[in-house]
Amino acid sequence: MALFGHSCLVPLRKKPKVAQYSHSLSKHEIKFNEVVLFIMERKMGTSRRAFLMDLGRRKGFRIEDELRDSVTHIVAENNSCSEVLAWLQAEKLRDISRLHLLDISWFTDCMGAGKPIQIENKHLLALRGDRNPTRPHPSPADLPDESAAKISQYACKRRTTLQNCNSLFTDAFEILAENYEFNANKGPCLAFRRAASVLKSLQFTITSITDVQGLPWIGDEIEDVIESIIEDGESPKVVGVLNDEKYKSFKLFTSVFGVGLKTSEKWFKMGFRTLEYIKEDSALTLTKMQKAGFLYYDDLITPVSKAEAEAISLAVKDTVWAFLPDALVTLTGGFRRDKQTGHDVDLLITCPRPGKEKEVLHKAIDQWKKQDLLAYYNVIESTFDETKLPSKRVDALDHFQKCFAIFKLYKQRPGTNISDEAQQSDKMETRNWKAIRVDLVITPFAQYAYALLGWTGSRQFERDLRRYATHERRMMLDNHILYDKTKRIFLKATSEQEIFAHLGLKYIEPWERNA
Ligand code: DCT
Ligand code: MG
Repeated sequence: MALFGHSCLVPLRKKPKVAQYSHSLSKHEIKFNEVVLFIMERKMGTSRRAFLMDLGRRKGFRIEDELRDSVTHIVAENNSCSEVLAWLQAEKLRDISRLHLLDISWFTDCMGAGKPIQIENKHLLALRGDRNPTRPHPSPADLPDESAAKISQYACKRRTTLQNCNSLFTDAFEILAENYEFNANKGPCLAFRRAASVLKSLQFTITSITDVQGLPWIGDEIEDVIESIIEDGESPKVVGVLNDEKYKSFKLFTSVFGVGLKTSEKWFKMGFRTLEYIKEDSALTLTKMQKAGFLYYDDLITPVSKAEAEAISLAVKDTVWAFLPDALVTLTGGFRRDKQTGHDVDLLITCPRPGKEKEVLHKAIDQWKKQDLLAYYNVIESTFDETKLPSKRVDALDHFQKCFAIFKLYKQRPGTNISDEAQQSDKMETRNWKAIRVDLVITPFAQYAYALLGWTGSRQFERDLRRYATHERRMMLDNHILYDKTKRIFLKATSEQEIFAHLGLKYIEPWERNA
């Protein structure tokens, strides 16, 4: 323990500055009580320390602003074990022998795993400072299969689960993309969406700008945002957007079912800034959809849970199977990608007997009307025309018959059935149902695999599948079929696996399509 008295060490004791993120201590729930972290500022700097502390707290770690006896793990960067011990000696802790002295690589591995990980030899601090000039945290090159060169520019060649360890960055990108979209600036909007999608697929948390070097779609503007977040914990650009009047108004207006960019622009230009005034203005003509959007606003902005989606799915199956016992009813969209909540319920309906699917939607709607299960619905008839397939547009809507609806999901009491509940609800002052947005899509059986692939999403995954087909395979993909321009043939498929095979792609599971 001679190291403790090493005379050449300058006094390292420095009262940690109160980081600008210290407020975040109370903001995030602590998930791991057994580990209490302290991150050393020495050789790391205030802003990087603040960034890492904020990152850790967001992930549920308990991180102390100051060194106290409760601390169990000390994390240091570019400090040797002897330097840290010397510093600790001066800190007058009751017992330093039980402390884990760890390199920053342990912390960043924990961030990647989303939980405290087992300490390995490689995580221990080197005895002397000059022995450890290695990279302080994992970079793309340190991780198997994750070097920048291997990360494809196409989302359909990446596996993206819901475990996003870069949400601090991707949330910022999505705000900026949305703002560009509100201002009809398509190029930068897509650029930020593509960059967000790349970062979502990474299995490590970005802690330094060198980590993104060589990754696809990371341009200068995107690097600037990443750098600001690493250095200051936030991007002034994002803060600017969040406080921008147009952004705030558009965000509010588009949260109403039936309100898109055109209507938002109109209302903004008319001087509206809140929904209250819009609702009260009798001179404004609202569509039937928008009226429903206002009427059920509170319910519709409340996320739909997986259990609610399954309840709707069951109600739809009940009705559909009464007419077509062999029909397939599939829950798709975000729920098929394993999301636990969504903004709506997306259901595909098909029948193996050709043509039998055509009648089912109208019959089912009549039935739901009798049961008082619909608060709103709008049927779009099929515009499918084989001669116009496949569509050249990357974002093209499909031509299936569909129904955009708001279902009444009854809060059922034991011993009652849904139609009893519906009859009772009319007599009650407060509704005993929740309004849920439901999209029903009716597909011919021969196109079901393509429809399923198209409706599973994510949007970015779909865009890149189509872009990949066009640019890498000379094929055209839409929600109905795949066309090979070289061979001049339509490629049939009965499963998603077959479609991936036609495209020469490895199969990506639905829960790996959260690009
Ligand atoms: N889709 C698409 N292009 C569009 C609209 C939708 O490719 N212009 C696909 C992707 C997802 C799927 O349809 C369902 O759409 P949403 O319900 O909007 O997406 P989601 O992923 O289900 O999102 P949420 O969980 O919010 O419902
Ligand atoms: Mg959805």
